[in-house]
Amino acid sequence: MLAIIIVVILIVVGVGIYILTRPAGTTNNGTPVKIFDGNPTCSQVTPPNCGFTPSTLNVKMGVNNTVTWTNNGGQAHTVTSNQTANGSLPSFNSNGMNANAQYTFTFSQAGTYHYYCSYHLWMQAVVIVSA
Ligand SMILES: [Cu+2]
Repeated sequence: MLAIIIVVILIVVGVGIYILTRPAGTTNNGTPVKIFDGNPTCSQVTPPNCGFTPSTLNVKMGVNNTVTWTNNGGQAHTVTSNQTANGSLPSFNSNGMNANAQYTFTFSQAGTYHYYCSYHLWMQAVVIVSA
């Protein structure tokens, strides 16, 4: 009986230590957009072998208006708003994202947000934020 109690205590302590010491989660929980490329290439072929998936994302204010981009490619990319197209809508810019890096942005205003990769200008996509 004592052995069983000791084993149970060891299990509880072990699980507790695991929970307290495990690495913090690296996954952000925004609406996901994947960045892909032809690792190692990102060529302006037709269609481009690099870009954003989905290329058009529809989200709703107060529901899923936080978006997390994940670089699933092998090259560095950026998520950069196209203010020429977006006018006075809020701007955003991830700056360089290496492979597996994530960038999260919360849209605070409804609108159609065009964005691109500043390293590969043919990588273009849109987030449509509805009120
Ligand atoms: Cu890029």
